[in-house]
Amino acid sequence: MALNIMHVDMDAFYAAVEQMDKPELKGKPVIVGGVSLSNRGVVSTASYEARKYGVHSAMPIVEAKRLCPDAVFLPGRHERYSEVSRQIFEIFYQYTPLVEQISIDEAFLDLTGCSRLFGDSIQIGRRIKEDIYNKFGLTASIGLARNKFLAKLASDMEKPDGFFVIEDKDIDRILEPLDVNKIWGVGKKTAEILRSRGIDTIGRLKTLPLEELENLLGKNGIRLYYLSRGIDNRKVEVDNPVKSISHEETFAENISDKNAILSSLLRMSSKVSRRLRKAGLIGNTIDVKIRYGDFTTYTRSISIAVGTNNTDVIYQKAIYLLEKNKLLNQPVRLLGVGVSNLSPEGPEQLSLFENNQKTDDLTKTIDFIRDKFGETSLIRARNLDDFK
Ligand code: TTP
Ligand code: MG
Repeated sequence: MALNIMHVDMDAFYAAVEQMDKPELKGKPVIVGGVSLSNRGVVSTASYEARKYGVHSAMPIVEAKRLCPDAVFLPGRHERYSEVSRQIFEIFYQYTPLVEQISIDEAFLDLTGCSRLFGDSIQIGRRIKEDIYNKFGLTASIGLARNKFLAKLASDMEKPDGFFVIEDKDIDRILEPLDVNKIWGVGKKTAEILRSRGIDTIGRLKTLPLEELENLLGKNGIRLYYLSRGIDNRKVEVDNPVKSISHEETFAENISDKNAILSSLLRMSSKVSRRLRKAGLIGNTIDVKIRYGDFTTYTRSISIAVGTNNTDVIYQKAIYLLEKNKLLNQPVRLLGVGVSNLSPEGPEQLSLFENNQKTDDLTKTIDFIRDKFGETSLIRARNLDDFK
């Protein structure tokens, strides 16, 4: 029971994939960056050779060039990274179906029940690490412990190429000297509140009684009380095949013109809606994401009573979210729209509140024509400018 949860996180993932595909880059500082590496882009990730110079994710490319001018700068190849990620996840599934994907290069595995076939958790962890290395030459950092919080902490302990186990008997000894910001969910704000009371390490945090932490930080305080003692009851949640369908785009130049923004939004809503229909899904939550030139990013969502996969409903709700939250008053760098809270589409989606039958029929006809004559055979008037 004690070591059943494993956390895997690939090392310098995008950069490592680049080094795998271009062996001449091995051992060199490699920096993978945002928008076609123009100076306005940011670093997605840097190889460990480049990190020595202080380069890290989310740093402006200009700054990275200043710190490490000799690095090899590469634009991202997201499809390739997704492809490698899928193959890595296939390795996980050879050991257990209980895999929770956290990001493109990160997962939790619940190894309960694997031991009869594959040996104990430490043996399985070692084997998975070896499988990944033998197949790709990529290194993963692996953490093993009794729960998710500790396993994630463990995988970070010896990064890169780490393999770290937190046994029950060592939990207090390992946790207590760590900075409070090592606790999952402790951001800048919480850390500041704690520091202002002289609480800098997890050990110090443990001196606060539950009631005091709750008064100080509300529900989050209760969580911290337990996490600081290594207690975390979250289960490894096996993902539904699809949790959300979304589409986002970073623009080559920041867009200020509201019509142009709405035109993009409609085009993206149409793509999302079409992917939902192809998958036979509807969703009860519409999400938008917007990022400005200065990288501040906002996401907003709204729940709707009746699930939808209708372009116009998605588009209208997305506009509503942007306008209600006054998010259209600055030049936009990135825009995204998504639908989540998904369920299978019933025989008919009857709305009690809105009559979408007409637009649903229209959408079906548009899908039919596009399937037959191609994606650009029918274009919404608002999107005509995109095809000039
Ligand atoms: P991470 O696992 O956070 O980073 P990493 O794998 O590059 O390095 P390490 O785990 O060894 O510290 O993220 C995985 C990938 O996600 C990363 O290779 C690139 C991408 N990414 C971004 O595009 N922007 C970001 O700000 C971060 C943090 C990651
Ligand atoms: Mg990683």
